[in-house]
Amino acid sequence: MKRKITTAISILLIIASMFITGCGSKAATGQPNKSIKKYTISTDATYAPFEFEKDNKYVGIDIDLLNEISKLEGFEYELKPMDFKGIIPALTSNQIDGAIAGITITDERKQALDFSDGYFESGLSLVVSKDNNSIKSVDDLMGKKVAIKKGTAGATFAEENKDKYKLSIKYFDDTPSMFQEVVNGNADATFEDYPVIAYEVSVDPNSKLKIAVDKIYKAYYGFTVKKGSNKELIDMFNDGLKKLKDNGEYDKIVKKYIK
Ligand code: ASN
Repeated sequence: MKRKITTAISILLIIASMFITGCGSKAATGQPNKSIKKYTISTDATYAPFEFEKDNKYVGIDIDLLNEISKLEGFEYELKPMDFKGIIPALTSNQIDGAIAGITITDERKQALDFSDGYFESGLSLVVSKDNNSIKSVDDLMGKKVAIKKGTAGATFAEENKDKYKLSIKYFDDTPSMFQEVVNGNADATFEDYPVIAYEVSVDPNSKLKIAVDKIYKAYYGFTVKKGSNKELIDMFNDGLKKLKDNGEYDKIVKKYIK
């Protein structure tokens, strides 16, 4: 009888301890599966066809790629859309873990950031209003007003050529406001990436903008993290990207947005 009671107590204790440890690990990590890490990843707030809001949801090539890659590689993320100018400072000050925002891979940025393999061919376009027939090349910008988006590769190009072409530069926080400045006739031109302006004029047949020079230079977009941090995220992005290219999903995602 005594033995039976001891056995019963032992079993109860084992069950109780299993219950306690189970709850304990859940409460300590705040997530049911300890092995899944959650990253904070930023994106541009408005940058179609790469990221934009549709029916209160973020969609676009970058968003779909990130989503598919996270599923394939087994990580979770919280998406933090913000104006592009905030993204690189947020990375370098460790406020976010990574970013996918149609970010051009440049040697200058590589000093502070690590990039994935290039995942989309881009390049910088010179954009003018549809009825402008005098600006056909960068050389035609002498003394002109240009609208640019803060912190972008387009901004760097304008700043580097400011003196050469005596440009007057007006800065904007987002692409739609920058485009609007040219549409309104307050700026003569703007610099934006080829796939972004090509998408804009293709989805809006009444667009008042046109491409004066399609690719002043060619460049690639990369997923990025602060230099020397979150290496596993870059490795997972590259690995997942390769899988999506091999299984045809990458092409499907791009075709969903660019016809
Ligand atoms: N393409 C821009 C750059 O790399 C980023 C952006 O505007 N989202 O500077």
